[in-house]
Amino acid sequence: FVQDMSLPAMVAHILELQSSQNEEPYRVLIVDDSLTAHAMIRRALVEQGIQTQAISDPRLVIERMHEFQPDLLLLDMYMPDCTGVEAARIIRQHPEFLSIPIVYLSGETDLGLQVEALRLGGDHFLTKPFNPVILNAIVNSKIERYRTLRRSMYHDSLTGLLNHTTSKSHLDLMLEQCRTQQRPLCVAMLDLDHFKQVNDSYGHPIGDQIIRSLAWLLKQRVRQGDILGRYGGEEFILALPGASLAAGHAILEKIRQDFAAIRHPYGSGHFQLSFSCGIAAYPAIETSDQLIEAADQALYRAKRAGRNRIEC
Ligand code: GH3
Ligand code: MG
Ligand code: MG
Ligand code: MG
Repeated sequence: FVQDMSLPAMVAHILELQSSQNEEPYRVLIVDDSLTAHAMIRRALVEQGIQTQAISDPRLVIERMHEFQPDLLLLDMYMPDCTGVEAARIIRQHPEFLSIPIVYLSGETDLGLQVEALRLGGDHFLTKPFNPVILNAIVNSKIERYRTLRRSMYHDSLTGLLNHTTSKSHLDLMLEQCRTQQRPLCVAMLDLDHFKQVNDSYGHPIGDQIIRSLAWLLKQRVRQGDILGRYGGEEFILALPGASLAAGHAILEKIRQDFAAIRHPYGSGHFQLSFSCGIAAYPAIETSDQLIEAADQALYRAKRAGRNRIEC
């Protein structure tokens, strides 16, 4: 679905995913033709630390959603040019907004019309004048669940890194961005060495801990805007925009040395472990599939050459 987004929206989306570890303030978009309503709703939400933006023209809703990346919409029913129900239907036609919570906040008290509005894409119906405590309770609980859902859709549960599918789709987007900006992009594939032996010798739970510790180390070393994903069981992908092959090599080489030096405690002693890495870079390599393929082949060469090394 990320494919359907505009470039700035995709970048905002990526930044949001990357930073979802440190919880950002909740964002609510208010769509209402009444400026008085804007002010009242904002006052109620801002007190709870929620960020808000408000628009009066529902025809601008998609554009504003791409810019602001809200976690929830508060939608008025009756506005000139376009009703809230029409706006909700348009929003639901965009795959990236299929599950965003839409809460109607309207003076409409007719139950039949409320039910119809919910049937056509809304999640909840509140009537004006609203109770600020109830509004906050609904907004907070819906956003909390929505963010949890998104995190589990895009992230790997063991490590919290991007999952395989999300890593790949983000790499596609990032490459297009680098192409436009004429910046290099270095892609690295990492694979733990002789990992089967770790499981066999120390047990699967210790194996899991090792995977998490490498994920943690990688997380410390990436910059905002880099892609870091768990590509497979004990395999990771890194994409470093702005990094040439040489720059990427230097970054990965430091990480390789630091990881290989870690003493993993076990019983009264410890064991050490390494990973192998293959890297490839744009513009020498043109497409994201080819970048992954080339990095994979370089990784294979690193394994063949004796492991605990990086090949280009
Ligand atoms: P090589 O150096 O050639 O990569 O050897 P290897 O043993 O790491 O490679 P292989 O692909 O044969 O085995 C990978 C092992 O990783 C197999 C599987 O049991 C283990 N593994 C994959 N995912 C997980 C996981 O989530 N947790 C644990 N504990 N082990 C995993
Ligand atoms: Mg109105
Ligand atoms: Mg493997
Ligand atoms: Mg391995």
